[in-house]
Amino acid sequence: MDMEQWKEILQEWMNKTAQQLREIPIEQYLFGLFKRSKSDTILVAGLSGSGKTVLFYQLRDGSAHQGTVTSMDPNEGTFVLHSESSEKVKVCVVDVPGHSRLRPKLDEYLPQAAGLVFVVDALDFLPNCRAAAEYLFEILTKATVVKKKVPVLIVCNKTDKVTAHTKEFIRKQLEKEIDKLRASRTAISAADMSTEYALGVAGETFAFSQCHNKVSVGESSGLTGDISHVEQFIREHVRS
Ligand SMILES: Nc1nc2c(ncn2[C@@H]2O[C@H](COP(=O)(O)OP(=O)(O)OP(=O)(O)O)[C@@H](O)[C@H]2O)c(=O)[nH]1
Ligand SMILES: [Mg+2]
Repeated sequence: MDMEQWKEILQEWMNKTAQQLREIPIEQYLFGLFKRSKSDTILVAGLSGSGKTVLFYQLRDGSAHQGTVTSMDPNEGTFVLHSESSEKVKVCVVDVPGHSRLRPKLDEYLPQAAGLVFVVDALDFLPNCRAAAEYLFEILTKATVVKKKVPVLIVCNKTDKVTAHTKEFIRKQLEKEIDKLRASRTAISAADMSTEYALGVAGETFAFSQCHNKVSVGESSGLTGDISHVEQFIREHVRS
């Protein structure tokens, strides 16, 4: 090969590289847009029967849609909150069914989560306290939740009934249960702990305030539409 041929090859290679470089920013730009629109997701999780689907309908339509049945698939919708009058910010809400077989669906949506609403049945709380704490423990130790500091709102639902437990009571009970779970999980194996993220401060009784992500407690009644704590949480964490 003579010098001219080498020059041609080199020129061709340089042209190709320049073209590739020009293409990258466009892809990155598109990817950025895609990602941005996706991080507006609010996940709604909690045990079966806690009232997630009713809450979903209240957020979207301002109505409870009487007669929900146990969900077999996540309910997903992108909409402006029904109660919204001024700002028209769209939010993607995903209601993940509480059935244990469907819970892994949560992991599919977590990378896009701007926040997570954990619904607790405040009426039938005591018999479900342990199970709710286990599910919450699982969520609070997920790598994505810990690393991305996903804010969590524990919402004590069904407060329309006078026999519903208060949010202070529920918070304390959940903290107590999680404290027990934490102790038993640590005892099982230190190796297992490497896959999940340790919760709270070693040597101290567990409190939600020890979490690196913000964990707050609110109350609601999906049935009557008294859902201002949930709406406030969504407005706070989903911005256009
Ligand atoms: N009193 C009262 N009942 C409620 C409230 N919210 C939901 N319920 C009732 O609780 C039951 C379960 O509500 P759902 O919204 O279907 O529960 P879910 O959390 O979606 O349950 P899964 O889909 O199985 O995970 C229904 O009978 C609702 O009518 C509430 O705020 N107050
Ligand atoms: Mg449901």
